[in-house]
Amino acid sequence: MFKKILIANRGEIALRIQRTCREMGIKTVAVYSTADRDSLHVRFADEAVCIGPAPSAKSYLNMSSIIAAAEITNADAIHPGYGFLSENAKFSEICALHGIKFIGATPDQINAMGNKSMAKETMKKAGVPCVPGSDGVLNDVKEAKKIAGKIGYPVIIKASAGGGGRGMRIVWEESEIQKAYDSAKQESAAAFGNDDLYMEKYIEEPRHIEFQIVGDQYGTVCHLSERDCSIQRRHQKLLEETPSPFMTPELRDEMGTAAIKAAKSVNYEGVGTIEFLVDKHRNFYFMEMNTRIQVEHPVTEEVINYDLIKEQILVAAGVPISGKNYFPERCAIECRINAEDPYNDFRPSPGKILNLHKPGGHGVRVDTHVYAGYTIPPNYDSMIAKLIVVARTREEAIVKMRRALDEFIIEGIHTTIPLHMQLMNDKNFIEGNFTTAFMNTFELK
Ligand code: MV4
Repeated sequence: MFKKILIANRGEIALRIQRTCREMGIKTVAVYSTADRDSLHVRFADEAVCIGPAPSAKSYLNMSSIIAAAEITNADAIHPGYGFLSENAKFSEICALHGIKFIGATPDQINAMGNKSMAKETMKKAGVPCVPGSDGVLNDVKEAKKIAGKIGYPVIIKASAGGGGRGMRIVWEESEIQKAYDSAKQESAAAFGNDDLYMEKYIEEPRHIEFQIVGDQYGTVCHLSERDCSIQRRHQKLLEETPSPFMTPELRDEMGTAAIKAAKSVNYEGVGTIEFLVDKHRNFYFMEMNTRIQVEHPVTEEVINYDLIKEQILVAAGVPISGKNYFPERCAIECRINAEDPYNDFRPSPGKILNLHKPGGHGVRVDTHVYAGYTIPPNYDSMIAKLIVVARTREEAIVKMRRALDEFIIEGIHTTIPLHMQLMNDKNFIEGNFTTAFMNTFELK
């Protein structure tokens, strides 16, 4: 087992990883930027190394500083958390070259899934359901028109190097295709330095349902059921829950089997997520694979009683998994609390937290790095806390979430708490009647 893990991240996830390391008897090394000197992840770690100034490009994305920090502290593994270097193939490779275990995917697995059209071709070959569309990348707009004519409008043009919605264009009729093709090409060239595009039939108002999977070093893969992440705004998830209110036992079996097939096709090792689009007829299609621990992993942990960070560490150390799939026996909901003003177009609201009261009690979990007197720096992601509740039924979970949101007091900055409170009282949300289009028509009162 590892003796010391360097955690190449900040905020709540750095604390979350430290907690598991402590329980496993593993020493921790924190890295921090000058903007994070007063952070809890620095104070609670066994050792801490400053890796650069506030901008992430010079600190949390600075591979040579992080490797140097691992070498001087003698860390035998690096946990990248989510975001930053968590899906960086080069960093995974550099860690290996330095004899440091990267607690995440191999460079090959990251590359195979990072290119979306390549990933899709791999999944098609493996027999995972995919949205009808182009075979690989589009050569020119003439080919795009031909394929669109065959599969029928609306279609969606996507960037191979994309993800998270960038370089995507929906095309409703042939007259729009040239413009969409040209602008998607330009946008992806500028954003990713790669202008490869591919095409799919556009699935209108789908649900976004993802499966948690775990694979070990010996080829065993299991799934830990699904999370419904349909409640999002501009590709930023706001709330996640498990089980999905749209799920049926039959669909879970089918999707879980497909998720395992997807992971096995790339010899996946570690924890990962297979994202699917699900249409109103419950047809499901592979969308993307994430080769990292995700923000929303706690809802899965709460319903199946499983520490996913511990599992990540065990698998990275070569411990085999049982191979048994897990099914939710309770209902969990996570609300992402962001330092943003939901009444002003979600404008970031960094600054000092003057007063803080965190909710607690039965079935309530708060994953956060903030405290009264803490100043939220303007340099990073605006998520400051995750409020997670677990209960026997979805109705009870919603009631508990309302109660917990009501107890949560954060003074000095704006947060998304009022938005979540309104969601918990929304008739369609309560009835489980929502898709990825839900937030388009949501009006904050
Ligand atoms: C789609 C789609 C409909 N049809 N693909 C958005 C992010 C990127 N990873 C893929 N996305 C979508 N792909 C087809 N063929 C709709 C979306 C989409 C979406 C997906 C999941 C969650 C939220 C979304 C919001 C808008 C569009």
